[in-house]
Amino acid sequence: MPAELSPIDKAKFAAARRAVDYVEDGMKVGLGTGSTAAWMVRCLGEMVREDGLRITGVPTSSRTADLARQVGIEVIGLDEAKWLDLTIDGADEFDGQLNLIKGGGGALLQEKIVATASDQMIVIADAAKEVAALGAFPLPVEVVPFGWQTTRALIEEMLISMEVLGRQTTLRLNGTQPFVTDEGNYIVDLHLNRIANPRQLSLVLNQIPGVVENGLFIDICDRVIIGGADGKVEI
Ligand code: ABF
Repeated sequence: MPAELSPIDKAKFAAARRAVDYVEDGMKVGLGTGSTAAWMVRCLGEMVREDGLRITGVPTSSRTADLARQVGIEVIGLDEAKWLDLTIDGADEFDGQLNLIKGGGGALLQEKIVATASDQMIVIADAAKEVAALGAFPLPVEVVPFGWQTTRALIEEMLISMEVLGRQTTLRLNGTQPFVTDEGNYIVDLHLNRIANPRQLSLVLNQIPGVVENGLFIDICDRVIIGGADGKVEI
């Protein structure tokens, strides 16, 4: 473990370090985004450089692509890879059914496409990400810029009709400008407090014209590796 890490980084590193044990020679691996996933990319890079591990990585964001190349991982696109053996990624929240909220880093669309195209998805997280019910973390919804205010109004109407408790929505900003995803879209964050039925909400959100994808990952994650600040992990 690198020296001088904060307790939270120790936990993230521990989860990442354990997750790379699932990576085998010759695998095509989806590389997640975020600070926990970045530890995993660095660990894999070390295995490539020092142990001769041969893998190809499919990154879920331009940030991860840059990091993967820097640490020596061969990077290919999903269309070239077609299907992946394993994706390892972080999350913003996970529940007991392994449902997730993702997208706090703004990369939910590529993350969902890549994870869905994988035989297995492993989530790496610190214990603070575990919740009884999803929703305290704002749910990111990626929307096309054209007519985004109309799309947002439709989302708000839907939340009212579904009697969802928290209904505040905010456009994600980068300084004073809208945050723009790798696909050129905007993100509307939904402040819901508690999501009673994540599966239903995910389906309904994706029916709204202008919505590209939402940050609920249902039936996608196979395993969560929870890292502790003492370096121990729980799976
Ligand atoms: C990605 O990074 C996202 O889906 C999630 O929003 C975020 C988690 O970041 P971190 O690992 O920095 O907490 O996995």
